[in-house]
Amino acid sequence: SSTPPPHVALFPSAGMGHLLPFLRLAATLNSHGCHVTLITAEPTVSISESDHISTFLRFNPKINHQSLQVQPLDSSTDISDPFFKQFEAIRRSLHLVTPMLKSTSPPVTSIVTDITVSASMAEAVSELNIPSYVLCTTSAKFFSLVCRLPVLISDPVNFEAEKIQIPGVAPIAKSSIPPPFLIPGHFFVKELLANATSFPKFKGILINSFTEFEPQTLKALNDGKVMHGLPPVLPIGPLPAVDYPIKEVNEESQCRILQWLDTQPNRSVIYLSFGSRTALPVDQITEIAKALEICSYRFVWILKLSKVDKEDREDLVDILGQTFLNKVKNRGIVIKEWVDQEKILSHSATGGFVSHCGWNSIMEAAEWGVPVVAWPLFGDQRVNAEVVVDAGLGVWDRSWSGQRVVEAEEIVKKVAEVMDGGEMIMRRAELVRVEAMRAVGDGGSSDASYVKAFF
Ligand code: BUP
Repeated sequence: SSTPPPHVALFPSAGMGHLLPFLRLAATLNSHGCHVTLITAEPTVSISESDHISTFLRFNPKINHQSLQVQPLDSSTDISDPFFKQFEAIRRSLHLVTPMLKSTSPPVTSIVTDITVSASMAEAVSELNIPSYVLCTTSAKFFSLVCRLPVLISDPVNFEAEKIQIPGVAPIAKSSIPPPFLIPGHFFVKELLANATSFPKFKGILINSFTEFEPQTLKALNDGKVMHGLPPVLPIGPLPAVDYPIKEVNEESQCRILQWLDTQPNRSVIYLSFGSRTALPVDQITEIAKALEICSYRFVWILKLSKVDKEDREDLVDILGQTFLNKVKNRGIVIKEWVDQEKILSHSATGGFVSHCGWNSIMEAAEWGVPVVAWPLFGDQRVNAEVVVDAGLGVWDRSWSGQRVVEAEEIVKKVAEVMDGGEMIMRRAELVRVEAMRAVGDGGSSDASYVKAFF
């Protein structure tokens, strides 16, 4: 008799950067014949998240949904970041997961949890006695830093050197380490430490990366060099986009961008986006506008003005000025709304990507072979930028940071390296694309990880 298909429960925590890879994994597992239960924490932090969840479920009716009601933290908490607040609120509600999963039919055979709550989840579901996995939504290199954190923090001398050494992993510049890592007792670091310490309790770590993109780091992780007792790290990236009409996408704007791209020459457009969580300061926005004005490149610029959701009412003209908008109107598009980024990156007119190096964006650039001008700002982004450069997917001026305003001339110069960089930069990005395609193709390195984990 044939064995029944696996039933995988998935639990993303908070933020689009975490939710999207989980939705992609859910759809992929479903297409591999698995039953899937998606558990989402509600209320979500942003409208983007609730919109994506409801539309995704509507277009994937075979995926089962359970909501985990979280109790928002009271105002006495000293955590200010809305996403960190949610992680904490989720942790306090995770005891509800086991009773929820006990009542699902067919019985759940494994669970995949977000890295931000892995320690509490390991504890919460231990009595179910089913294999559990962590889905890592950052680079293998940043993941190795997290794994190493308990060792690094135990001796502060480790953080004094200009380069942080992790066995088997290319050194990480001290300037790439998120500043909170250097502050003893920081809330975020305490959580990360607890989560890192929990990794050995899992059957494996699924990671949205691929062997050919981070060969050395993935090998070091799997050779046991980075963390004692670490389970297999299974690359499953780049996770494929899920195609569904996102309510939040302004159809008119999206059509305008795609139709415009259709009329532009191959690889002639630079796409600029800083992700869903970063609003740049106004003086930096002004310099970017100046750069786009003086350079001759065609462009699509996603301009985000607030941290959670795009509820900002400010008009583009108030920020950029009518003169700028008039000057560039035939050469570029500036947009505030959520766009379907993969449709832009996969378009043949797109030739470069100025990116904050959120890991999903990097995997999407790899998947479509679009060379990157790295402009990381915080969190894992600088370490991710190191990976981009090492993998040959792009360029990075390390002096760019959130700490200073990068001037228009510098921006033009770096963008030109990608847009006028000639064959070399295009060929390397194309090679990355081919390797990514092979990894997820039948029998490829990422495809094989699914079999190892779930079948
Ligand atoms: Br903005 C924007 N459309 O308009 P990252 C983002 N995205 O499809 P982040 C859109 O959101 P964290 C938009 O393709 C990517 O899949 C984009 O994730 C998509 O950065 C995702 O790149 C953004 O990882 O999250 O949002 O800063 O910091 O959690 O990595």
